[in-house]
Amino acid sequence: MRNISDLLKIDYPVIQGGMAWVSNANLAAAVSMAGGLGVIAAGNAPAEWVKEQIHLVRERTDKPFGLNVMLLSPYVEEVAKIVVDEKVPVVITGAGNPAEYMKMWKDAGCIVGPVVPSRALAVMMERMGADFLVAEGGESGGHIGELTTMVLVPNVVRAVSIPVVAAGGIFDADTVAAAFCLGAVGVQVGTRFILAEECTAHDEYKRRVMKAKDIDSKVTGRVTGHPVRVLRSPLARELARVEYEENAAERLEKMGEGSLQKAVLHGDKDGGSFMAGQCACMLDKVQTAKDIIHELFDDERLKSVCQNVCSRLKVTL
Ligand code: TUI
Repeated sequence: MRNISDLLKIDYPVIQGGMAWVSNANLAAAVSMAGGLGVIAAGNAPAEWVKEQIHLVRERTDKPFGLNVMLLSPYVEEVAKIVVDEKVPVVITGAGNPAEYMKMWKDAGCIVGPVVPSRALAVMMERMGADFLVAEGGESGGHIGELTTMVLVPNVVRAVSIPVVAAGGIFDADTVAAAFCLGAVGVQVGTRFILAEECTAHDEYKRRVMKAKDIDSKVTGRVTGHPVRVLRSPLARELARVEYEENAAERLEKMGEGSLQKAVLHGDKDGGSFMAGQCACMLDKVQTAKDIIHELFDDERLKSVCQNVCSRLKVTL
């Protein structure tokens, strides 16, 4: 399986998660400059905003970067075209099947890495010409699939021969090592980058991520077919209450509209949806993107993790 750092032309095999409103040019440029793959999240934003963010990243760095195309966006058609017009180096897709755009992006010379929540979609994406896959387990924040990282990653790794990047629950050197044990050749890290100094998310959002306990992580909206992992909040409680009432799907969609933006841009405690992965409960400090990446790939830590595992398993290398 090909090395993901060579494929993406990055120094460390880490992709920054495409978190709607959080992953803007500021964060993406910082991560790319630190040697990872910085990613702009298109989310539900209009195409003009996306174009502007691409230009901002290019003003700050010549390093490669990615664009996360959220396939449920009302602007997805225009955003998909911007990928081509702007010759975005790496496209990552989320929240759906990108089949109809694959040829257009490949013809434009982009490296394409769909997020897959299942083996079936992984196999289909490989056949359609995907360059790599992001196998994202349900520990992740935001919109999630059914499977955990522990089951999804090895299942996808066994099914395809293109590189597989693991996502969901990865936040330090130990979890990076675990992802590699499962057969991944790289990691996607989202929640920990919310706590990057260069991340412009509201302080209240960062504070909530740092304060979160394990049981503060909830999944809402299962009945809509688009379950979303968020931190406990008044809105999350209200969404959970409505979930099994009449017309729940419609009502939930309406209640959730704009709530992520409210949380990220305004730190709205009551109306905001604070999306974050389960690992928020293990995060407690704000650091530069560079320091985060260095901790994830700390040589000494990785060596000691591997040595400990071998010694506990009574394996001599
Ligand atoms: O997309 C994400 N995470 C997101 S998107 C988002 S914005 C949003 N807000 C409310 C409702 C929905 C979205 C917030 N967080 N992660 C990648 C991801 N992709 N997770 C799950 C999937 C996925 C699901 C189904 C990918 C493909 C898929 O295919 C279904 C099919 O049609 O085969």
